[in-house]
Amino acid sequence: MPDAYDPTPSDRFSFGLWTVGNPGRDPFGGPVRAVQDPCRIVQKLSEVGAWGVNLHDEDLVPFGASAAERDRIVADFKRALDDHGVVVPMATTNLFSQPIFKDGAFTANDPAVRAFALQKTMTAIELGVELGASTYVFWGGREGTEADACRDPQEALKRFRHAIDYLTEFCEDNGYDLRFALEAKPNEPRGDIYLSTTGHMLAFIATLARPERVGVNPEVAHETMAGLSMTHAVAQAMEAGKLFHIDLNGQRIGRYDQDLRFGSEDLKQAFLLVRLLEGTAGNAPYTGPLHFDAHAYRTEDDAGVWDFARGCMRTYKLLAARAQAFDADPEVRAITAAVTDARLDPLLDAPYSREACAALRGASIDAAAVATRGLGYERLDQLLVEHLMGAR
Ligand code: GLT
Ligand code: MN
Ligand code: MN
Repeated sequence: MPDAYDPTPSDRFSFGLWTVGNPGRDPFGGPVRAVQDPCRIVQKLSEVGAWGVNLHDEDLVPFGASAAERDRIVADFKRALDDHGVVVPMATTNLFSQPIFKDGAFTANDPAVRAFALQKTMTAIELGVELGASTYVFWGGREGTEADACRDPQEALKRFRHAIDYLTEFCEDNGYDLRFALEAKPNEPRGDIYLSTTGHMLAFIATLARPERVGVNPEVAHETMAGLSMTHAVAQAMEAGKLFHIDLNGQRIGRYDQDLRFGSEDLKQAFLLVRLLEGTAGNAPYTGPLHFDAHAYRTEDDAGVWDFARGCMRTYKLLAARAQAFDADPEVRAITAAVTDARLDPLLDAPYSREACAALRGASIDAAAVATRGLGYERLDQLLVEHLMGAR
């Protein structure tokens, strides 16, 4: 029975061809599901209420395809997009599967690899532009090391910067209206990957030639693998105006990159993330694509894949409704808006000046009284749990 949590295209939900198309291969075993035709994926995504489909170059056009083959595949795919009303919000390059990328792509020691990575990316950018993408993701999955003595990590950063600067210039020169989104991951498939968290990426972006064109694509699994708060990473990106895209999924701390159905692990973090993205606490909401970079359990058949896709989207909408109710709850509002010392607000709001500083330093503060005041966070967090569990 359809209900208010069934997704529609206005929800801006998207999936990669590699996500719902994942045949269930892992490092210990081969595929358990048939490889799906990209056009069939587009049709199924529209049936389950998704809005967009994302892709790597090779998800659509096999590596080494002839120009004629490529044109036929792309034409068929565009027809499927039109027929089913699905858009391509984001495109990216596969810079990790081909053996040539065994030592990385943009950061590899061999100049032939770095040049090949740029060639491949420029061709893939043209494909993304042709399909109407407005965001281009860079996930440097192989940009890292095991034998760390192989290069100066500073040199790796210089090479990565050179590649991004080169490619933003390529877009400028060709009039491509694409924004780049850098995706961090701490490890896997490399022992250590450069620029391992969203925070590292944000600092790196400030050093680029065209920083305004470049933002981030944080992924739940990747920040969680690093033992960090995805919500805090996303908040920093939003506050910097750099949340260009997001990869939603589920992950438990201390594990391999699980890429599980959104909200299937750590529901509380998922709630806090959706609350932030939706802006129910009063912050400006995120209005970009909501991409699920996840895949169905290896136990699933084709029907299970679409249960998985529906599950990601429904959980997001359920959490958005719970967040709305939580932030509208008078008891929650009373705790989060607890009145502090009104005398001090103007002193804290005033920018530094000799006079303002003297006034601030002269204010009397009863440190013992402030320290003993209870903040009500136990009650606040219990209210969160009760909203999450449908008890309020
Ligand atoms: C790969 C990776 C993802 C990235 C994709 C973009 S590919 O599946 O695990 O996190 O977002 O290249
Ligand atoms: Mn991802
Ligand atoms: Mn992942």
